[in-house]
Amino acid sequence: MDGKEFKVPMNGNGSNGNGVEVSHGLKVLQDRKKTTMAGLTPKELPTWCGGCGDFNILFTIKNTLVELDIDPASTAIFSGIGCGSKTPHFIKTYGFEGLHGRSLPVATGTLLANHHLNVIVVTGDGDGYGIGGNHLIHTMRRNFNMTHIIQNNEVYGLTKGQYSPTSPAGFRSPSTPQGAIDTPVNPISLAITMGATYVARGYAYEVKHLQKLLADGIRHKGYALIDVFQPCSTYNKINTIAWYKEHLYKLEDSGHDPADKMLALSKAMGDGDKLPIGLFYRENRPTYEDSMPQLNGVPLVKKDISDIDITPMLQRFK
Ligand SMILES: Cc1ncc(C[n+]2csc(CCOP(=O)(O)OP(=O)(O)O)c2C)c(N)n1
Ligand code: SF4
Ligand SMILES: [Mg+2]
Repeated sequence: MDGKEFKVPMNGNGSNGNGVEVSHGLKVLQDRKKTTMAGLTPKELPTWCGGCGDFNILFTIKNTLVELDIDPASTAIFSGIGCGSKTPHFIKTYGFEGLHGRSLPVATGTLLANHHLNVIVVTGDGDGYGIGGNHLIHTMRRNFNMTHIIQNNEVYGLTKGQYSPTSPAGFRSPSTPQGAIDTPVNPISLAITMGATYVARGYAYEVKHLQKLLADGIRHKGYALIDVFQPCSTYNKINTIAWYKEHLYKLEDSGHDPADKMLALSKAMGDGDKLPIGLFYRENRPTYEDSMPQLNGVPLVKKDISDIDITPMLQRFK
């Protein structure tokens, strides 16, 4: 397990309050079956287009949960609206498909109510970097203990192919018939400068590589962004599988040091027409929850509130 921590923290007596023992931050199996691919897979099947990268991302998320033996009953997956945001329907954990761009506030509220959950957020690039961009930067700087996977197909898939915040300049779409004229968001440099403590990028057709990034991101204590290049076979005819084959390289093959923030930033800016995938940056910093004494121990949702009387407070609003 590389000595890294799962997101589920320990309390004083070594139990996470869900009947699952934890030791040094690692979950230990107790009173439940091992997590399996079959156990995570519902009977509903995705209706994505053939060749859509979302299939591989879904498969890799499930494989990662199996690899880490993460308890589905202690896991909640949040999404917004988009093709890829249907992902929680296809994994048998707790799930919540929210409004477009609003998955992070819902995930944050749930995390604060029960900080012993594994919180995973899965959104599209439009959802995460566009309409949800404001939530994104504040989630990053606060360093909540969650894993955020962004299916970056550089287009709005669900609404039939409009350009997105990560579409390249010149991208022709129904909303940019003359070609996009604005500068795209650079998710990696944004995350590094906004205080994300684990910043990585994977590719939907490099599943082993992606699985390592997801596993390390889930084990990382703090906010982890994993941007995933995801071919949209229907609406993005530029960033195709053949295009990625020509343009991607792995950071680890170039001797990158993820502890070096300035180097990570320079890698994030790209290398001519080559784009790196891999772990750009990682640091250890206290999470938002670490700084809340109320969350030290039993999650809020399990606290005994039977002797709390809110009548006096309610009187003030009469
Ligand atoms: C507030 C709001 N604005 C716009 C929409 C319409 N809408 C739904 S999904 C979407 C874009 C989805 O793109 P992305 O997040 O990149 O996901 P993808 O479909 O590409 O996976 C838009 C604009 C909406 N549902 N709600
Ligand atoms: S429109 Fe694109 S993103 Fe949506 S399901 Fe089809 S290939 Fe996937
Ligand atoms: Mg998209």
